[in-house]
Amino acid sequence: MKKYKNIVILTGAGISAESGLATFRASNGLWNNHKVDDVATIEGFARNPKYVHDFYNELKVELKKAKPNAAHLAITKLQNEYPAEINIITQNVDTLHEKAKNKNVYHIHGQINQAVCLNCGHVVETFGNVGVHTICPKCNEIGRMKPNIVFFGENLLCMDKVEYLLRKCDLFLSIGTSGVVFPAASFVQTAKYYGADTYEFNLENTSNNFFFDKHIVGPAGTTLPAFVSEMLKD
Ligand code: BV8
Repeated sequence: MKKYKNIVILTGAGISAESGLATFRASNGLWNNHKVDDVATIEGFARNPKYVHDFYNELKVELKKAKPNAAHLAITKLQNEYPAEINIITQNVDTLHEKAKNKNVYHIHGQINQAVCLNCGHVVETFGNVGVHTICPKCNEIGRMKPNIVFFGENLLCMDKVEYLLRKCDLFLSIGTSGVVFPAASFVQTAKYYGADTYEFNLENTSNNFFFDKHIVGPAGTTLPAFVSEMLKD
């Protein structure tokens, strides 16, 4: 295999599937049995903040218990043993990359264990409940805290860093994402435009098919460890 210097790994819900977490689209547009419009849009939050807080407070309990799987651990091995800069751009709000001791993780859709104050922008790290009466520890406003989750219709986080990484990378791995949510679904095009080799790891070919040089089909918990062994062999 070629030697790479700057690797970008984009992950989606599929990398967490073998940790027992539901993927986003497998369940006909529902997100953990709730309508996407109600719990993953900025309009839904404005309409009924308590309902959205309850949803994410419940999801926190499930995500807090989840354990990283072989795919996350393969990334740790690659970061520890392969001589390159390796950055992870994740669409996932779970903390499985961190639990697997992955480094350089950028949560572009936010994180389940964070809340952000809509008054002053302060971000609180908490797996505890957040609600319409939560006080911001920085500006003391009551009821202005929102789950630090990027809803549909909201801009992504860490995009300056993401743009820089996509232009610089010479290998782009997409793992467990259906490639239907933008702008994350367009990252492979940017990477390809700037000359990266592009691999897709998924159970099936996705709508982004055309932009990938290689498709490695199968569960990431199996395909990624095998791929990492190949990369470390030379
Ligand atoms: C934005 C937070 C600028 C919640 C998420 C009209 C109006 C407004 C916006 C738009 C519009 N039209 C398009 C847009 C843009 C919109 C968008 O893309 N909509 C789509 C639905 C068409 N995007 C946005 O709004 C983004 N912001 O564009 O800002 C802007 C601002 C204002 C107005 C216009 C533009 C914000 C996007 C972020 C939304 N928040 N999540 C939460 O996570 O709880 S998105 C949600 O989808 C999750 O974050 C999830 O991670 C993400 C992507 O899904 P996937 O990770 O790919 O998961 P999925 O289930 O789809 O696929 C899993 C894959 O894994 C499958 O392919 C499966 O085969 C595979 N798999 C399963 N098991 C395994 C596996 N693979 C390997 N191994 C396995 N074992």
